[in-house]
Amino acid sequence: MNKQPLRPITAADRADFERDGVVCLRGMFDFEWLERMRRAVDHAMDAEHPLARRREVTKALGGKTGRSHINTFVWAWNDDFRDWVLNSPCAEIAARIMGVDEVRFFYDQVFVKEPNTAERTDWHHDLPFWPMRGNDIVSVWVALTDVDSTNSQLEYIAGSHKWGKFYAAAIPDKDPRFKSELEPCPDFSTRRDDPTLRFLRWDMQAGDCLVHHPLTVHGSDGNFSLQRRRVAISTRYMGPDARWDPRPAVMAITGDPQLEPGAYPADDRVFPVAWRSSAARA
Ligand SMILES: O=C(O)CCC(=O)C(=O)O
Repeated sequence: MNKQPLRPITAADRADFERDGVVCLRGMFDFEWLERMRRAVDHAMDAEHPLARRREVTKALGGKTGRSHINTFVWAWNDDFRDWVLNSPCAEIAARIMGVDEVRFFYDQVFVKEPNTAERTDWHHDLPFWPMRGNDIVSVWVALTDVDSTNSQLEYIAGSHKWGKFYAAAIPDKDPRFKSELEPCPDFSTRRDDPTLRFLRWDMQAGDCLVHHPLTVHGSDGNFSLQRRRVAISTRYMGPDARWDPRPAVMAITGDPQLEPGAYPADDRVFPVAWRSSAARA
């Protein structure tokens, strides 16, 4: 299994990320990783574990059933995920895109949409949902299956990370604990003709990944394919300007970090260092 990305991350990749708040990187993970993590996702979907944090809905399309499955902080109880978040190329990809010398792991999240699933992921950006602030936080969303416009491609609004907006967290089950006074994120699907908006989406092969900024607006459709699953893992990493910000109505962190508000999240148990440039050179 490759520890480093299969191809270098270039200045052009970084420039795309800076401008758009998202970049698509092709062919970063070898077959062994993909096979291993597809098996690990299948295991995690059905595993009963006291630390499992799963959310599942079955929403029919065309009279058949479809399953949307989200599983969060899997690394806390599953060794394959622990290896993935700490030893796969994800951490180096995050560091190189942010242009930083060290990254800490934040959390992992599995997103599966089985064939024929109506459940969409509403337009949102991530930061309002997290007990963090800062610019140096990225998500590395790795496609474990091929993805195109029929099976729940992720879609972004280019440059939205620079709008200065902080929309209310979008919680799929509208959990009242996350209710806030913040402006709700608009439904950008109704504004496809708006010349000020540039929508970005990519046909992806398994092993390609998207890296996005925590304020880039994104969402995805249901899976309209009748045969093809959509399986992805989104792994989040933090660089030096990330700060612990335990506001009301934010996600709880498995492991309960012991940090002062405003501190760099240097809790090695909950947010371990996943990549350092000095170690990579050694
Ligand atoms: O895979 C999806 O549909 C949503 C992913 C997402 O929102 C994320 O990785 O931040």
